[in-house]
Amino acid sequence: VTRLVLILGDQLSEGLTALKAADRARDVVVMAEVANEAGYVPHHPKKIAFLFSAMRKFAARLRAGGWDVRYGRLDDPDTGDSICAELLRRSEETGATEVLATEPGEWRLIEALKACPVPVTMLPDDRFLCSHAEFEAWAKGRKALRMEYFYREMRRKTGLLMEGHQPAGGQWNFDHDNRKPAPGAVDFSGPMRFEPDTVAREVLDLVRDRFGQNFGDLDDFWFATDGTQARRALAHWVKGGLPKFGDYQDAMLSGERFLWHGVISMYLNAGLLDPLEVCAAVEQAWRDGAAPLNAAEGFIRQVIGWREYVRGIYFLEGPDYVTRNALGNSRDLPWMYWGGETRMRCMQEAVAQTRAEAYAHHIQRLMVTGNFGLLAGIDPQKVHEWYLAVYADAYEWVEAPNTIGMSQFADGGIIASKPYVSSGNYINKMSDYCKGCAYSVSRKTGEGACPFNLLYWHFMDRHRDRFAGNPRMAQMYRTWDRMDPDKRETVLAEAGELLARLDAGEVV
Ligand code: FAD
Ligand code: DLZ
Ligand code: SF4
Repeated sequence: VTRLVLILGDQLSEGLTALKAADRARDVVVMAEVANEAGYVPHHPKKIAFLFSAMRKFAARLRAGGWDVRYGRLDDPDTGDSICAELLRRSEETGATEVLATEPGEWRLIEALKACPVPVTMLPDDRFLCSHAEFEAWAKGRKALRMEYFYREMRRKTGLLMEGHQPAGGQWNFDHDNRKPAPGAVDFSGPMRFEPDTVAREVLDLVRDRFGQNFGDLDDFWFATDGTQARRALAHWVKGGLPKFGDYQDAMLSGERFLWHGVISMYLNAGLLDPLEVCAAVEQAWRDGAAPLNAAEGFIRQVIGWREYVRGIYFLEGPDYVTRNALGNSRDLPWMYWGGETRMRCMQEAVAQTRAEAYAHHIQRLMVTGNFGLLAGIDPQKVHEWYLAVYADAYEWVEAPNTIGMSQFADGGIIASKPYVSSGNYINKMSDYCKGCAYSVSRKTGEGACPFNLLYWHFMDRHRDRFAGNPRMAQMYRTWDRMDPDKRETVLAEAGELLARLDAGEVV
């Protein structure tokens, strides 16, 4: 009997477990652009255009390989509204009574598949290095789940950058070399750009029509939309971007959207690139002498360390993880996140490039938009929905632990051993934003004082009970306590006024 083989928008890998378990001669592949998935958050139009284009091209490739693929387009009125509705329709159409699927990367969808009237068998997603069972075994009995130790396990497991039992270069981690502020000019042309082909052009028309009102520009769409293109983009970056990736990983420069970053997370997460293939290419560049060890190690740590680790946490912690709010934050997301006016140059830059490209690099996400959200006490759920919507690489398994956990400390410190907060000083050190800002980064109080400076101390003060005992924050509390009491009072009063202006919807 025929079975349905479900392939979701981020499962565009030919080695997918559901495909491997299926029989090309009798089973039917189901793929669909459905309103529910395209609408659970207001996804950036470029994210939708990327996924739908890549889905359509993947379906064509499967057909060419002999699969019977039933593809539901969003503009076809017969297409179901949800993945389950589409499975029901296709089961009636084909007589199939069973579905093979690879486990989705969101609890929401896993639960929807479990509740679907057509029985769904969910197979593990083996496109990751670390299975759920392996992560649980690693986590069991540990007081703290620190990424660094997990990462070493993954190095041993994969043999990447290993020399026998020892890490290459005698050190596991070269992070201290990877914190240079950006130089004046960027000598890498940025990610490889692709002219939209016929498939992408048709999708762009659909997305403009249906999602043109969502936050985000659709013009100038340049993403790779199949595995071959994504592999070319990877090779282009390994040659031109990787050599300086490590040094300037944390740097930010006005008008420079990509610096030396890979800009491949959307390809990895949709399944167009395989993480081990990517890491092997990076390791090879180092072995060939084309990239330094701090660059190769820094990159490989992100992929086999952070990426696997956050996924492990998401599945270990369970469906309620995204609703956590350890600091009890409840402020609304300010309009500036959706492109509303702000006088803060760093926020303008991060949001403007997010709007243009559905991309911002890690430090912009963590130390600009994330930092501001945490300092201002914004509801982490709202912050989470924003990140899930606006980035082309965002799916809950990876976005939520980064936002709820790493960035907003809303999980109470499972991922981050201390909150990622900073005053304007850090942003000034790592970027050129402050030079062009209406605020003054050196002003702690008074007219033109940088909001990050005011809010930083307000944050420290209001969460004193929770953080004063944290040895990694003790120094900052000592600095605060040594400050003149009048000055402390002024800082808190001005920070309070700033928050009130934010609440009133005034431009900050
Ligand atoms: P590079 O800087 O070139 O890094 C290489 C690769 O490492 C990335 O492609 C990515 O696959 C992986 N990686 C790096 N850091 C992380 C990380 N912290 N977690 C998981 N993988 C990582 N990444 C996503 O893929 N999807 C998200 O939805 C997402 N949301 C984030 C939200 C917040 C608040 C923060 C602070 C970070 C988030 N990240 C997310 C992690 C990181 O910012 C992006 O992976 C990275 O910016 C992607 O750009 P790149 O490909 O140029 O990365
Ligand atoms: C993000 C997304 C969007 C925008 N649209 C679809 C879609 O129409 N069909 C589909 O199968 N998947 C889509 N996705 C991805 C899913 O919403 C979901 O985030 C992932 O499958 C979770 O791993
Ligand atoms: Fe951002 Fe403050 Fe610098 Fe302005 S002065 S760019 S608000 S850190």
